[in-house]
Amino acid sequence: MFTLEKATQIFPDTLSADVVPAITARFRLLSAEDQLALIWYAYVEMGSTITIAAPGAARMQFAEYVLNQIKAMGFAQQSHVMCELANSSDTEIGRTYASWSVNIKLGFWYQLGQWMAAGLVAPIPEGYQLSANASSVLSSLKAVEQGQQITLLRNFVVDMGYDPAKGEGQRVQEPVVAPTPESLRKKVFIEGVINPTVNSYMDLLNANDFDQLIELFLADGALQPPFQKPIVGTESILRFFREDCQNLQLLPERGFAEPTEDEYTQIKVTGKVQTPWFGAGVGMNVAWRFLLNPEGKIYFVAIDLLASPAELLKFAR
Ligand code: ECH
Ligand code: GLY
Ligand code: GLY
Ligand code: GLY
Repeated sequence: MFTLEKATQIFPDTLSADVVPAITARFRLLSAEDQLALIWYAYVEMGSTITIAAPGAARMQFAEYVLNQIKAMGFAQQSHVMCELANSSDTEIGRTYASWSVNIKLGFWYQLGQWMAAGLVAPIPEGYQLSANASSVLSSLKAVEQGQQITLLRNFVVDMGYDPAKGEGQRVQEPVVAPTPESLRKKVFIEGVINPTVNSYMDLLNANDFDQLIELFLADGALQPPFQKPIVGTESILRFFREDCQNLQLLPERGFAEPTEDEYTQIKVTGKVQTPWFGAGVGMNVAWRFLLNPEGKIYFVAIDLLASPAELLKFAR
């Protein structure tokens, strides 16, 4: 019998980008001032090679009240509020921030970044000196692939604020977009894999058709995003799709399937994923590790951010 614990261990040779949790852990030890300055330097430098898309109005309305509050403050207080967010201090703004979905948090910082550049919000003080540890974390961040860099930035932003529910509460999320009309949908081709469930998974996620997508999962099925614990059960997975997975581009390339115990099938697929924030500018190298029951329903799927492009081609048995 497969347990969730056992399912998470299928395809044990898949190398994920361990540098991401390692750098994140070192980042967490830095002072709030260092954290903000480091993110600013990393963000400005990344901006010279890739373009970030402006968040839409439907998303920004949720952050507008707090953003205007901050804009109305003086520089000293603005810096203070940003440090409190980085410190996860228990403040009203910290609690509101924690209640937002990931994309609203990112949109909030996107706007503050624009205002910092325009001189409307306190900049990183001119000549600010990063501590030795912070410089070292920044060099490590600059040395990793772009997909890993944006994952790090996203982690940093997600961790800020004060969440009394420790991630378990309901979050404020933007409206769910309508699924792509059937006539405009494209189908993926995955070399080495002919499996209707896996192909439908990719096509339905690409079409934002979350109601059909969730039907592919067993009621007690699970989905494990990169560097996270599995999300278990259709209700939680559907909420995650609606909250976090709109407008992703899944570009699977190749894979292979093999039978496993109890007439289950395990399938590993590798390829790229694009986020709407960076579009085709950043392709993240990922693996999907599927475990399907005898009826072809998804019992488990993990998405791993791969350690290197070489992992895309690693299918040795
Ligand atoms: C400034 C200085 C002060 C402090 C801060 C600042 C602003 C920072 C900003 C950062 C913006 C960062 C962004 C990062 C976006 C990253 C997105 C990623 C997306 C990855 C998605 C993946 C999807 C995988 C999945 C697949 C599935 O099959 C199932 C679902 C799912 C500078 C002001 C903070 C503005 C925008 C990494 C891998 C494939 C698991 C989702
Ligand atoms: N057998 C392939 C893998 O474990 O990644
Ligand atoms: N997690 C979806 C995105 O970052 O766009
Ligand atoms: N502009 C980024 C997004 O829509 O997710």
